Amino acid sequence: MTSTMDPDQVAHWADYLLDAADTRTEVDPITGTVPELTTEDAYEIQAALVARRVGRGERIVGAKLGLTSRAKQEQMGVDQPVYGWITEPSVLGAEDPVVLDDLIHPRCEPELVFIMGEDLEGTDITRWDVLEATARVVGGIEIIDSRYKAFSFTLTDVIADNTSAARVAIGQAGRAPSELDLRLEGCVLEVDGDAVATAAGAALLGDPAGCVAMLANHLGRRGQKLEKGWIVMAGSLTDAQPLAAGTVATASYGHLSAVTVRAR
Ligand code: OOG
Ligand code: MG
Repeated sequence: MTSTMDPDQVAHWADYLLDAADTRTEVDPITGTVPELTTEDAYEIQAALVARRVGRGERIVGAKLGLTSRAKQEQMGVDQPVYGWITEPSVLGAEDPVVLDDLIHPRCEPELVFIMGEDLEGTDITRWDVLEATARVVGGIEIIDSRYKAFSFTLTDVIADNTSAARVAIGQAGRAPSELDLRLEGCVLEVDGDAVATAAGAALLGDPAGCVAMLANHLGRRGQKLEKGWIVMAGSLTDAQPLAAGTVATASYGHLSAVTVRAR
């Protein structure tokens, strides 16, 4: 499948979403205007959007999956996984707060994060290839921030919007994948001291490494790859929780360091 969208239209919608993020203004979903928007059109807009960020000097430091757990699919009303990009300014330092003034309506979600030890390229990548190419797995929290009004969108809208990517917090140390059964890795998400959601790794379509294989194959079909040193977010294990001023969210894991984010 290829995109049939006119390049001017692709550029227009990429500018529309970048401007929404820059001005912290929620916008109507693209499908409100272009109901026939296809998945391929949406990935074209996503690519143009990320190219604009790279053009500003934002380096690509990783990639992400979204909507890989039933909890997230049900929360958002979208029943398919999506793929997007992580650029360097979105990575929070250990003590960095989540600055709410920079965002629209952020939410946090606990995620397993794969740190690639080798490039991973192809269209037949399996979970075993992923485990072999992964240096370590760490705990993380993704801060998502849809540019769409009321955090409401269709599959193609959210793909175009780089899958709501906004910030990531990555835990310390981690473990080699051979030291863990990722499907059994437990996670508790606490918000302001309350355990609001829990999951095991298998919440991610049965197998977090299988999800990363899907991402690698998606990139492979586009002549792209997961690169050595990249961070790869496997998708939220639980439903996402809103961040307000003063919110403290901690994701604790069975065998991985806990990660805390503070909203200010
Ligand atoms: C789409 C992005 C979802 C995840 O981990 O499931 C995502 C959204 O819910 O806004 O990043
Ligand atoms: Mg996520």
